[in-house]
Order: sequence, then structure tokens, then C-alpha cells
Amino acid sequence: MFNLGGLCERGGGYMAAGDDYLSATLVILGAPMDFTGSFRPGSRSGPQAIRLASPGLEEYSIYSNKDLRELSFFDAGDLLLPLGNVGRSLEVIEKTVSGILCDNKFPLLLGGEHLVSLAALRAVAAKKPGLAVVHFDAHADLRSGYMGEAHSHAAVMYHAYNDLGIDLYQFGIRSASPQEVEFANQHTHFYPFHVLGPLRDCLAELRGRPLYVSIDIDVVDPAFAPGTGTPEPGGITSAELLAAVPLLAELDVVAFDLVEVAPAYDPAGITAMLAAKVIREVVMAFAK
Ligand SMILES: [Mn+2]
Repeated sequence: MFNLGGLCERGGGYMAAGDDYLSATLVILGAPMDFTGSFRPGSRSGPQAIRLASPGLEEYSIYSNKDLRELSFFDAGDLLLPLGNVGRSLEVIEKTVSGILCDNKFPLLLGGEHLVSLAALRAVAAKKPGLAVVHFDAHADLRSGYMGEAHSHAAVMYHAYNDLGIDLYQFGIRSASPQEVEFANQHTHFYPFHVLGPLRDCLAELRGRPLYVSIDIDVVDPAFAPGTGTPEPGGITSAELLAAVPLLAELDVVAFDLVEVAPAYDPAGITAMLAAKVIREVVMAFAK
């Protein structure tokens, strides 16, 4: 068994999370890193805000007809990351996600900035040949780097494709450079602006292969999710994002993340509340 002891700081966990790592089928893990955000910082506080919002929800879901209290999942808390050291922080995240996977548990990562996904993807891609990513985001994240830095939250999906050879399915994108659009048209399954319709159309080809799902909360319109570092008007509704989860539940998803919640810009707490609700549905879809 992987030893999480000393790697994480555990506060109040996500509601109804169990105390036992050994018996858990799904592990929530916070990655409180916001070192490369290109606009407004603050996503390092996202995981804790999501946990704190969770008791405002029911443990039972009328969407899935499941109850968190009947599922075996564990909240490992937030990783202790070396502040400001991007490379070492990514190593800590990769090693921990890898350990969780080795124990045959489902990693559910809470960001943090989107770059944390690259670390998790390194761990998952090493264990799951043929991995594809289902990526929900306002931004294409297909830059090779940002201001000369390859390690940037704006470059995460480029490196997933280029360095790790992962097949990319991108939904809801509504912000990109001309070069990113060209790259997407050549190399990724690129579905701008919309989520539910194209996701439904892709289900047949996604079925039966290992998938990593990455949700950048800014895929949702800032009217519903203002608490994020790079808000982009013109997005989907919170209801549409919630409706995507049961579609994903039919697929062979092996790991999941939700990133870029930044509580400092979330005065009414609605972004954290939406994230907490999406996480509840994700736990219900993939924990046993
Ligand atoms: Mn984004």
C-alpha cells in the first residue's frame, strides 16, 4: 500500500468521506498549487473551499439516486508542496497519484491550477496505455509554453499530447491563439463552445478505452462560476456541466480532476458550491 503519511495535510474532509484509505475505492487529493497562473492567482485555496462548501449539499443525490454514505471513499487532504518550486511540486503530485493508482484506487484530484493535471497525467499515462483525455475548459491550453516557460497552466494539454502521446478530446473551448486553433484542428478532437452535444456524439468512440477527465471550472460561464483565475464569458451553464457527469459514468474513466477554483473571486461561494456538487456526482459515478 502507498503511504500517504507525511505527504498531506488533512483538515476537514469532503462531506461523508470515510477515515480508511485501505478500504476506499476512490481517493480525493488536493493539489494546492497556483504558481504559473497567467492572470489572477489564488487557486491554491480551491480544494479547501470545495470541501467547506460540501456540507451545504445533501449526501443523497436525486440525479444519480445514490448516497455518499453508502460509498467507500477517502479524502487524503492537501498535498504539502514546496511553494514556488514547480518541478518538485509536479513530482510530488505525480508520485502520489501513481501510488493511489497502484493501490487500485480511483484518484480524484482537486486543483489548484491546471498544470497539476500534467503531473497526474504523467502518472496515469505510465500505467494506462492508450489513454485519452476528456478536457472541459474555456481555454485550449495548447501553447507550448507561456513567456518561455514550458511549465504553465496555459500549456498543460499541449504537453499531454506532445510529451505523453495522449489523445485529446476538448469540449467547450472558447479562447485560444490562432496557433492553438491550428494545432487543435490538426491534432486534437476539438469541439469549441459546446459540451453536451459533442460529448454525446463522441461516446461511442470513447467507450472501452482508458480515460482521464479534466474539468477546468472556467468551462462554465462566469455568471455561474466567477471564482476562477481566468474567467471567460460565453460559457456553459452549471446545469450543463452537471448533466455531463452521468454520460462520463458510462465510460472507462480511470482518473479525474477538477481545477482552477479560486475562492478569492467567489464572493457568494457559488463556484466552490458548484465544484462541490460536481465532485459529489463524480464520487457517485466512480466510487463503489
Ligand atoms: Mn481554463
